[in-house]
Amino acid sequence: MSVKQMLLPDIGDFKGVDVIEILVKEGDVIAIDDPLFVLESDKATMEIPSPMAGKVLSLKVKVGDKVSTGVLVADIEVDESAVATKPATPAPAVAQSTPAAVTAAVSVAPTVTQPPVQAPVSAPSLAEKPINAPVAGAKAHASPSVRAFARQLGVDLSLVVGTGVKGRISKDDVQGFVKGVMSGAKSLPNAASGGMGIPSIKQPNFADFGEIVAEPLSRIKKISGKHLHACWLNVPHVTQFDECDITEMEAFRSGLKEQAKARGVGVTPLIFVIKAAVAALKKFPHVNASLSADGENLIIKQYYHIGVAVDTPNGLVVPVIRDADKKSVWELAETLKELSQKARDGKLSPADMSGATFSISSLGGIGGTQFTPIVNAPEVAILGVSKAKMQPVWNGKEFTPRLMMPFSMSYDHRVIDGAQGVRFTTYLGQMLADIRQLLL
Ligand code: CAO
Repeated sequence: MSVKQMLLPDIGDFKGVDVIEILVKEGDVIAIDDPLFVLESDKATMEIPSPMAGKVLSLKVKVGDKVSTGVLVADIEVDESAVATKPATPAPAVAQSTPAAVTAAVSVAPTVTQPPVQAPVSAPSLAEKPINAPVAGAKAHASPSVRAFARQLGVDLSLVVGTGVKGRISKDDVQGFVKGVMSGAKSLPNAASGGMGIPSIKQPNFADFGEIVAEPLSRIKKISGKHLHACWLNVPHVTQFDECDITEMEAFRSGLKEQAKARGVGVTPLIFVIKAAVAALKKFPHVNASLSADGENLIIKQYYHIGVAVDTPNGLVVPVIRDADKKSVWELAETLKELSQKARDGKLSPADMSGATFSISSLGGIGGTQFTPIVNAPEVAILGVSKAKMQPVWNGKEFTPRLMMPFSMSYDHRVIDGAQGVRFTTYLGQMLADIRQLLL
């Protein structure tokens, strides 16, 4: 046994290259060509394979150091009875038996996007080793071994979020990504398109532009995101915008405040919107419907279950108010209170969130003038409610201050024509402008 100093092999013209990853630790027993360090210049990432076999006694470099050819990188205990040092001219047998290792090594060629070049039979230095084959996501920050691993699995590295320093992608990140895709928890820009040939969106390495933090998506966000994406891709959306005068409704609602307080509920404009939506759905039954799976029939529902989008700390959920047509203002207010509380406590059951015939997304308590909600398929329409505000409205003689509430309806154009859509929203607006109509 003897101790040998391992010097950094020839890395070409590069000087003062950053050590960004150390792949071995003191005490490790290494073989020739085992990857030791990852260096990164402004042009390429290089994995440095070991030129000798033995035990790592001490490492002389650490992450963040800048190194050049010939610097001392480690002390290695070498067993001289075995062949422990790489011959100056590698035996062809070694190169053939470890093709992965050879192709994984990145040369000091200017970029990693150059086509692969044939490894010379006698390669005296790393500089002459073959260039990595270009891969999707070649600009992602990852070592050659991680790239080779990703290539084996067919993973496009531009889609993987790196959790290492400066967004560097590790083997674990690639594994986590594959797991996520296989379990359906992760949506790929192209895979989430359901194989519809939608081109994926290449991502730059965001860490190149500044500091980043990778925050895992909540379970709800992952599930609702997938569903929203499917709805967005499957439903040909049209959004109809409108506004209605809720001055009278607001006066009535204000008059209910004391009673509402005594009952421990809030009667917000949304309660009347639900009432008006049910009236409009009764008048336009094709909006309270779904397309059959084979696209041959329209299934018109004879019940009125209204989904209400609720904003929770973990993401968007849509609990369903069942038989909204049979509920009074107070019952609707109680049910909404109960469901939104359950939603925010994360206690909704699947039954609480299924069976809606039409959905409402109200952002009126927050702000905004108009928005385009996404149809919650297999429903065919969704109503979006925005914040009401006082506006001067011309009554034929003069401008009068009226409380105007903007709203929008996105609908599936395969089922609802534009004329039908605007008839629906016009009727809905009329109901809200004169809620006495809802009694008829
Ligand atoms: N115009 C003006 N004020 C409105 C309004 C509107 N359209 N809608 C609600 N408000 C007022 C309410 O009256 C209430 O004020 P008061 O207490 O003085 O009466 C205040 O805004 C807060 O209302 P709220 O938001 O708590 O209650 P809500 O019944 O309107 O909505 C709920 C309940 C659960 C739907 C809501 O809290 C929520 O989560 N909204 C977000 C939904 C969402 O994220 N949608 C986007 C989905 S992505 O398409």
